[in-house]
Amino acid sequence: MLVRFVTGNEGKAREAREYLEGITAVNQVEYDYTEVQSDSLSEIAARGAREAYEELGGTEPVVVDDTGLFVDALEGFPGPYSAYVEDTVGVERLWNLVSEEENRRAQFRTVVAFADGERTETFEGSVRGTIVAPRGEGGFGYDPIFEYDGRTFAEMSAEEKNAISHRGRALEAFSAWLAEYH
Ligand code: ITT
Ligand code: NA
Repeated sequence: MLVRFVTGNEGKAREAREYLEGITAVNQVEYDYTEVQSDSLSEIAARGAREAYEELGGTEPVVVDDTGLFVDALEGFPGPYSAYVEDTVGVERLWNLVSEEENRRAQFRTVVAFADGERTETFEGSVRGTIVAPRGEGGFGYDPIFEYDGRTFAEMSAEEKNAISHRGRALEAFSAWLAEYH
């Protein structure tokens, strides 16, 4: 089987390929689907997958991944605005903001959406951790400031991160469903 993973983010595509190896081939496709203004990652992902499937043409199913980092002390900010905040404020300054807080707990959430023209399915995964000063060279995005069990995600291999991460859990649910579907 082959799915088209619609993303401009190499890090996401690398992790999906690594996780889904032996289950399905993953082709990274760049298509700028409309990210609807919404607080719901599922809505953003489901609509994006449907739109990408229709606009790209072709028959292979399409998968999109919408992810956010939700900081407890900031009422869930940046959440659905995580990409915008990374591009503008940046990871280091988000850390500066959170370092002022006593409670530095946060959650990563991913929704993976699948669309094949007939149906759209969504799969969620999340992980809780702590925001810390940047450490590590691996991963991407907010990984250097997200600590889980003593290590930041940037201090883990893709395989180690996938075993516990928001994306890994969403991909786990997706691959279980895919095994039935196929
Ligand atoms: P696409 O929409 O093209 O897939 P994107 O990077 O814009 O790529 P999102 O809209 O889902 O993706 O934005 C999520 C933000 O969170 C963005 O800044 C990512 O770099 C970051 N991010 C996503 N997954 C992450 C992960 O596993 N670890 C750290 N940061 C992550
Ligand atoms: Na995006």
